[in-house]
Amino acid sequence: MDDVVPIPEILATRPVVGSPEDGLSAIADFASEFQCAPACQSFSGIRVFENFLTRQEADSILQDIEKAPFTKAQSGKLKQHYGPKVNFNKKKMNASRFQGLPAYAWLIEDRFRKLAHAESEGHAATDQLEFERALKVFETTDLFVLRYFKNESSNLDFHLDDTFAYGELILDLSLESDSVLTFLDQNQESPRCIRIPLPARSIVAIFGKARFDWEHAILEYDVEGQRTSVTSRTLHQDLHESPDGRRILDIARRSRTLA
Ligand SMILES: O=C(O)CCC(=O)C(=O)O
Repeated sequence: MDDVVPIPEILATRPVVGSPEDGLSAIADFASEFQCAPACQSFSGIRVFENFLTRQEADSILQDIEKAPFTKAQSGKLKQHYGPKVNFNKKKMNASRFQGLPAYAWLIEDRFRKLAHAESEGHAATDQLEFERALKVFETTDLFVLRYFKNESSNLDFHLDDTFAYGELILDLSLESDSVLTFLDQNQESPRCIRIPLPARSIVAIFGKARFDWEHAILEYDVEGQRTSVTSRTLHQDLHESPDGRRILDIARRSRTLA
């Protein structure tokens, strides 16, 4: 993660979109049925697929997740990580402890690719080409499981995902409970926000402008009960031919053949 961005005043409490308090449309809702935020046409780079998994599939992934140990993460969360360790400041990766990805990583990737291809038939979104380009080079090499608890006030600070280690497309699966992924652009005179609904068992793909120009966060008031997210990332293309990169791809691919 790059530098943490403070929460702006307009998001201090859960916003009611469309109300006068939302600061003259500074906050817009994402409409998953149109894959855009109608009130903010300049925002792009998001695909949301609701009901991405059946209840049974989600339960089965959760059971697999339970079999591995969690460690404490920042802001009241727990985490599991599969992938090379990345030193974001030194731009260095260390794959010495990477033993491959869990089988459900491939279920997520393969299902996503299938759905995205089916959905792309006749898709007129302006960011469609960008999406297809990013998806073409996506291959899971890194997986983060985060667990949030309402009673721990768990949250995830505004951030941009690292652009040295990871490629463009990021997939983020929501399990157990509904949430909202909030995007923030502070490069304008006044901040603008987009609220992406993430129902349980949905997946969101982040690419293009949403990936590179807008920070995103899970705000404390958007966590209900217990929520687990599974974030899949891909090694940056520029690293594929480096010795570390080859090793990481090799370990990830080998774990796919064993899944
Ligand atoms: O927990 C989530 O759904 C968001 C995860 C995320 O944004 C990240 O790991 O960068």
